[in-house]
Amino acid sequence: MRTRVAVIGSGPSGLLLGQLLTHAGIDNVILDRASKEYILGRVRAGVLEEGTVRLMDEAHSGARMHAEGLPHDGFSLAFDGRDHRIDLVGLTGGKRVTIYGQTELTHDLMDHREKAGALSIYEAADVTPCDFEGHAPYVTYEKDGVTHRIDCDFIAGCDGFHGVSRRSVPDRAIRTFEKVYPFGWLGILADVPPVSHELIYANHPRGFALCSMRSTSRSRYYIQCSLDERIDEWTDQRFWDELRRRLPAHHADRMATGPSFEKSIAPLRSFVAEPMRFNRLFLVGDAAHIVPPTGAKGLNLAASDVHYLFEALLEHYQDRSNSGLDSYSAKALARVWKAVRFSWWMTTMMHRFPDTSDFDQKIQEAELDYLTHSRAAATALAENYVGLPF
Ligand code: FAS
Ligand code: PHB
Repeated sequence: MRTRVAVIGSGPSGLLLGQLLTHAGIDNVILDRASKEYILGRVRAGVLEEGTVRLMDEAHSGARMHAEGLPHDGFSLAFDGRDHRIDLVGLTGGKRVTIYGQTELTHDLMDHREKAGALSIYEAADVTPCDFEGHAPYVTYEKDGVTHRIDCDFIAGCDGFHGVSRRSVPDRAIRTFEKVYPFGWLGILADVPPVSHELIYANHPRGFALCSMRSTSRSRYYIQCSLDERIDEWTDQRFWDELRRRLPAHHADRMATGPSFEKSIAPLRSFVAEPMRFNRLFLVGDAAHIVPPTGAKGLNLAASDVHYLFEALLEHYQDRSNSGLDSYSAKALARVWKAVRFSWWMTTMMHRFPDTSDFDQKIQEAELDYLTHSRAAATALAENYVGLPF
């Protein structure tokens, strides 16, 4: 088989890139080692920046997102028993975010890809990017006991942090930067109305908590937890009790609780691989970078990578120019590092670190005090939260 762009990974990165390429008439094939059902069973991001919303529209896949997504004009920081609202619209001249689960976004992209008749190969084992340092790259994979080969012009490594693409790059050609945080997030999904109509990020002596949602009847909550926590030791009741301890009383007292139908612990890390291009192989999204979910940046960074790579591939095929491809890595990394900084800063400001000194604790309190009393500081937070320009 032959295609123009072989896309490894059918998560948001791969599907968004695939959709944009298909609508531009650029032939592409998506390969994923997992099944569609497994991919759709993953619960992840919930906040979309305006750039991501625009990209979904450009991919002709935004109808349900506009119908069911929740536009949010602000969110609150809660500490010392009180809320402090960050007015995103007022501080950024009208920008807002949209609450729409990554699962739904993935579902929409898969559905629209199927309607467009583009090829996705699921449960493809041992996917391997080959000869991407040369001029005739190809990808091999196993399916139903047969080894297949797809010849292509380019390979998009959209296969996430644990994927094969980044691992296929020789050590001499890649540099990585990493920070692992000494805690994780214990998250639940429950069909109960959210405690507030907007998100609440709470900093409490017992630890961080986040009140989010998927709709007006489905809540998404997280609490900071130690990395040695075991999910089977967390009953729903224990989770609800701990969450309420970390919120101001006026929220804790009115919180609707109920049975969770998803409960998981996610570790937190910051990670960046440089560069993001290796001749005919391009790393996209989590394959190249990971951020702690505190700033709601992971999925949105995948979207800006896709934007840069799609524009570059379009220019290559339509204008016979490689300037976009040559500048992809530098352009993507410039936005990635600013989002990595913001996510690190928000994580450092909102979580309780086990080894924190008295001095560090006072600095954190001063940061929150400055943020909630300075328009300039709140504006800096707001413009990063809604997403820096692509
Ligand atoms: P993905 O990891 O989503 O997709 C990669 C795909 O590649 C997968 O389908 C996988 O099956 C496939 N793959 C992997 N290895 C392969 C191989 N060898 N061969 C073939 N296919 C392979 N971001 C936010 O913005 N907000 C959040 O709240 C948030 N919460 C998160 C919670 C958790 C638990 C996790 C893990 C991440 C969270 N993220 C969040 C980040 C997350 O949303 C990612 O940024 C997003 O999934 C990135 O999408 P992709 O780059 O497509 O990678
Ligand atoms: C979510 O709804 O899953 C979510 C929202 C905001 C974040 C992280 C996660 O910062």
